[in-house]
Amino acid sequence: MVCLFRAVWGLMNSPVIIPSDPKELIDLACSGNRAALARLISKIEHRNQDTEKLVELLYPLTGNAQVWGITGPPGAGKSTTVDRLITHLRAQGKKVAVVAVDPSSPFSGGAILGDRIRMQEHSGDNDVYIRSLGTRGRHGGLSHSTKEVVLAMDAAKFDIILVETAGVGQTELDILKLAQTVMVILVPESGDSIQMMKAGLMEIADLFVLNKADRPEADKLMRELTMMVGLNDHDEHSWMIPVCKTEANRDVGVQELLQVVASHQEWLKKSGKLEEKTKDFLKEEVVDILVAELKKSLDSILKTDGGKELLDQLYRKEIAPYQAAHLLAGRD
Ligand SMILES: Nc1nc2c(ncn2[C@@H]2O[C@H](COP(=O)(O)OP(=O)(O)OP(=O)(O)O)[C@@H](O)[C@H]2O)c(=O)[nH]1
Ligand SMILES: [Mg+2]
Repeated sequence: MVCLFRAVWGLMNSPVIIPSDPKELIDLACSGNRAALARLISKIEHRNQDTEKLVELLYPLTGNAQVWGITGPPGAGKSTTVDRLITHLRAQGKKVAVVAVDPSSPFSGGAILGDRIRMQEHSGDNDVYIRSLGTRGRHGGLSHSTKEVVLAMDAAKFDIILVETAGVGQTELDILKLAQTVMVILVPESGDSIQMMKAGLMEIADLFVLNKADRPEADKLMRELTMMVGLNDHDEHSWMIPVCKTEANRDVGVQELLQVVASHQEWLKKSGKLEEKTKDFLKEEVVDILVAELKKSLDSILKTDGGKELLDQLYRKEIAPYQAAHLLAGRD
């Protein structure tokens, strides 16, 4: 009896062998095996000769998840909001995955470690998967790796994928060129609306969230934001950017925020914008892939004797940069 119990216990706890074959790895990850999903994502993130094959196999399995982007200045309450959103979405029975992207962190440490602690209450939940990405994914671009990680999560049947990044630079904004609905979280202390427009946040926002509404000055920012979004050109077919007020740490306004996201998703589908947006993202991705490949082959041509000679000619001012480029492209 004891032996039988030991054998069953041993079987239950024996680690599943994670296959290295791309197809087997994907099958296991998509069957709900978290260790396989983690391995799959690491492979994508570290980019090796398997990456292309993995993406090729993953791509037909995707297209069911909703991808939401969450951005805003550091400390605005993005992770707190994500944490609350997870709780509400889980109550609706949705499977939720989170990608926290921190381009400034070399080891996905710092703030993301904090996020892990904050989101610990979901750690026992098999239908929540949280992953952070740092500069490790920079080969081929962090935004590119993020897109492919999202593909893996989509294929692994997560209903909602939340992508969190601090909106402080172009890289961070580029990362969000995969999200159907982008929410920009602002706080009273993040400055005036002019500054936000300068940071490019206005162009990418599908909705604004005014978090820390408990703070003084919240009403002032609310007035400014409402006025600013009202200045946008719009007709009855376009999306009017809403401004939601939240206190994420107390879960105030988060349910309402979810309703606004749901109505944006509905509008995207009804208006045909979802297809348009998706095609735009795909176009950009194909161009990115080609540009990266082209750059690689041009770099290697410039290292050959002929390439070096061309650079010498350029240096001696016998030719101009445009001529050199056309010669390289074989146009002259
Ligand atoms: N007063 C107040 N504090 C809040 C609110 N929401 C979040 N906070 C606090 O603000 C701090 C920063 O919150 P985070 O969720 O880590 O912010 P973040 O935008 O993810 O920060 P980074 O990832 O570092 O850019 C935490 O101490 C939260 O508890 C709120 O509505 N009111
Ligand atoms: Mg955060």
